[in-house]
Amino acid sequence: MKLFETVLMVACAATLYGAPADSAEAKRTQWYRDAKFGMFIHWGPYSLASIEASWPIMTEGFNETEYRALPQRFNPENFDATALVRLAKAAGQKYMVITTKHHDGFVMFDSLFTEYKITKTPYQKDIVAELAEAAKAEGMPLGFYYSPPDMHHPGYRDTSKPASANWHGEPWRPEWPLYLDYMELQLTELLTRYNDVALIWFDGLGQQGKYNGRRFHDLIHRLQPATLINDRIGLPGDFGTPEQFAPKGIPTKKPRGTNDGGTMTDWTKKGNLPKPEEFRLWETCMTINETWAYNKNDRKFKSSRDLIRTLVDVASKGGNFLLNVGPTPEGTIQPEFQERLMAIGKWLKVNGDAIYGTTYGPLQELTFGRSTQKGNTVYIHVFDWPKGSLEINDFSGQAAAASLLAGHRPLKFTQNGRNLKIEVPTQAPDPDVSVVALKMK
Ligand code: FHN
Repeated sequence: MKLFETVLMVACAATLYGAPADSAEAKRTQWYRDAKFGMFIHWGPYSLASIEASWPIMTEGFNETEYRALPQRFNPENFDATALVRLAKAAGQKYMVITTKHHDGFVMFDSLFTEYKITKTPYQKDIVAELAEAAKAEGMPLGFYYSPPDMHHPGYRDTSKPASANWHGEPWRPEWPLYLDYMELQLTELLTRYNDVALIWFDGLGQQGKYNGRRFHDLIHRLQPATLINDRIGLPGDFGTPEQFAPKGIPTKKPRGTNDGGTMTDWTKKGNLPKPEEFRLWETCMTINETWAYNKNDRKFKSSRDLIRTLVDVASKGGNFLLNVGPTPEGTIQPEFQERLMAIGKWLKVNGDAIYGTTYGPLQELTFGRSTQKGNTVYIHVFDWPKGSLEINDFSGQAAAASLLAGHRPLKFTQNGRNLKIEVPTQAPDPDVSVVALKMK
């Protein structure tokens, strides 16, 4: 191929898939790519009623007057911010994201621009400030969830109507610009008062173009250039956010000009992996039961095994896993959540090398498990432990050494072309996921 054609082809590839992962982008997102596992926190006065955040007044017919009265009873006296950060650490979570304002418009920080806020409840203290202080002291990156939809602000919608009538917002009203100004004022408070903000997690729901996302991306980059932004205010941002599921393939950047509302596509081409510059950074957020907020009636808890395997599945495609807790009205984390978080933390204490700092693995078609990669080590995460030997039939590259990650016990193996056979002990080292580390030549 002539030099000119090669140059043209490379240039086209870059155009097609967006800018290559240049050093600035790579530097900004490195901590996030390495972190892999975070804690999402959905908390507000709605926890008093064991109902979902905001939606009960938006679509479920919950009495809005009753909902708006909840803050008068909100007093989480047992809230211990340091204990919450340490619980996340014990779970192996490397960053946290808290709802500073959900769609209902109630703010969990002492904003100057509304009275519908945590410091006007019996609790009186600024919960975001308490968590920011504890996170800083514990070296835990803290991000802020902020909802562009706001059922309480008269600029967002005609609040003389029930929220169920106009919860999408009314950008055609002359008051709309006042609401965007309100957003700017509150985001400025969040980005100038509470230390380093690891990321802003917008949650724009539908028709996100109405928020003029570019205005808020520029604001965030001006106030804290290192703060990452997700993809839910009408722009791709730094990472995509599949919710309650893991993508089938490895997410890649949408070709330029694709405008179907999505910010990534699945790489399901058999036999080869996306190039780093094609990869789209992403994060699955998920509940432990089925409600984002605290709900004493929601007993549908995922098992620790399912949660560990979801973490592995997500990491095997290069993603982060943001696992949610909904604190109780008293400010504590219910025992069923703590039990699962501690089980994940225990697994990560032994197998964390196969998750943290890894990227998508070279073996995407395994039937018995998943793979991740870090440098020249491929980690094979085995869900279904075999009798005798682990056989991989489509292994490219040359294995130099194999070992159990738990205890670093060397394993015998033979490789014949692309067929790899690893002798494994009868007993799996871990009942949920056992990891074999393969050093590559
Ligand atoms: O409506 C919200 C929902 O309450 C929750 O906050 C999730 C978490 O990502 N986001 C929206 C639903 O997509």
